[in-house]
Amino acid sequence: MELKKKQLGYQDFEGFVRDVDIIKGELNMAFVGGGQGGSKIVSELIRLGYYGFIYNTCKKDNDYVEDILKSIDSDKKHLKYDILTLDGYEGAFKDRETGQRAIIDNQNKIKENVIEAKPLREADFVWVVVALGGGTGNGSLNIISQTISKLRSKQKFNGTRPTVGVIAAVPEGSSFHKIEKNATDAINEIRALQKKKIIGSCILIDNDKLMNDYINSQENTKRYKEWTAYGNLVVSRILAEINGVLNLNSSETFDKSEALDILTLPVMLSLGKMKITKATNFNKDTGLKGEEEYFDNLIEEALTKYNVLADGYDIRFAFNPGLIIVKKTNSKVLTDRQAQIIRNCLRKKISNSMAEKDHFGIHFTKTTGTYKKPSEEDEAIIYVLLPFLKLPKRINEMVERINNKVNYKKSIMKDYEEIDLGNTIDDFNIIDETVSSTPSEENELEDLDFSKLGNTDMNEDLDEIINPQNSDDKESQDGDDFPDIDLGDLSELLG
Ligand SMILES: Nc1nc2c(ncn2[C@@H]2O[C@H](COP(=O)(O)OP(=O)(O)OP(=O)(O)O)[C@@H](O)[C@H]2O)c(=O)[nH]1
Ligand SMILES: [Mg+2]
Repeated sequence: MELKKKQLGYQDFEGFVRDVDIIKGELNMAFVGGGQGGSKIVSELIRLGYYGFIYNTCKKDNDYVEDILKSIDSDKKHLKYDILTLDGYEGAFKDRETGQRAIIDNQNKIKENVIEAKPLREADFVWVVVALGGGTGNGSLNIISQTISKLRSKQKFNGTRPTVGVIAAVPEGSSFHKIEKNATDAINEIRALQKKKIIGSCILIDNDKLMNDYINSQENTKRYKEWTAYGNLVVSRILAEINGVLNLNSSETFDKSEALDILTLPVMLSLGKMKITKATNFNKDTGLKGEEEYFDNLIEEALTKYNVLADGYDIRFAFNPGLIIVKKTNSKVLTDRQAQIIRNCLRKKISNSMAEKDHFGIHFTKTTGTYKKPSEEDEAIIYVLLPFLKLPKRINEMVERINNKVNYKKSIMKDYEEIDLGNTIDDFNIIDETVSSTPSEENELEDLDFSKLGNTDMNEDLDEIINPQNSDDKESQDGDDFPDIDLGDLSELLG
């Protein structure tokens, strides 16, 4: 595909990123974007040359996205995408049940279009992208994830792990209860989907973080009209840059299969990026004992402070990390020996976590260099893919607060069962067993009955997640654990 330079020019990529690396990213990723937030994020990825499948209940939102894509490529010669409007609805007014009904009512149309969309089958990995605060994206997440997972049941990684993940934007902290309840329901669903091996990793976008990063930077507020425009570029940029990094020459290679070994884990995946912009004269500049201590601090920062999409992950709950260093062959800020020190520091740093192995790469910039500005000639960049078994702090607090509220209401309701309070207590949607991890004979979706994929009976697995105190597992009772995934599950998956 020939994407012209100007089409990538609006993205503020690092200097080492060449068009060809972005366009022919090592990992062939495809994206399914639902609702307004999901489709806006996916449209940025379409602009970078990835395939995107967009669906919405709101035709106006779809027209808006389509107009933008057509203004870049009027006859769809270069960009690859499909846009589907669900019939019978004009938006889902932030009501996830309505979003889910729209998906069920349109199941034939969705199945037909999904089956037609070859890139969803052929990609190495497919991301389902939604914002969790609304009705359409949120309400459809469960069924669409199951559908894509079933479609790709023959493309499992290592024969067992689904090559489907979720990218989910968590609403701002100032949101109303209903919006936070939407998000919490969806996060509970994501955990259940992971537990049932229907999806792999989930990348959480903390809208609070993106909004603050936008507001606190004059450059950003000058350059972008809205925080979402800025935020969606940040999301697409980090994914494309990491994929582009995989293409570079290397002395130690972080390859495609290592990336998939991380993306297919049933975890919350944090993406980090840290720049090192000047050479350090140890002892003199640092006031520290020496190199080792300096890099130990540096790696601590890379893992905890330089998350691109969400802050507040707890390193004790980290799992198999991936770290890629991008630098010039003869970089002054980071020699090959120092890169190895970094690797050792990384291993030490997470030695008390549950991690079982690490993936590490030293990749070299070719034509343009790592840096954008010549004054930063010796810059090196560290990219981190860090899986976590626990939600980041702010989001975890939101989920616990809302789950507790729901449980409290439920306990009250037990005493007043005869009184019908209508919709006061929302049940959680259940993942049906219809989608199993065994590949189906045909990659057809006909036997998939959407109306059975999201019924509202409480089932045990999900109850366990929502009420960890009911579980037999002592560890999950202290509330300090990731209740749905224990190491047993993980070893099984990895085995
Ligand atoms: N990161 C990001 N978040 C967004 C964007 N647009 C909306 N949101 C977030 O998404 C939530 C609303 O979800 P939408 O995606 O607009 O809702 P929808 O899926 O279209 O659902 P309905 O409009 O109810 O049918 C809000 O809480 C916002 O935080 C976006 O472009 N980027
Ligand atoms: Mg909408």
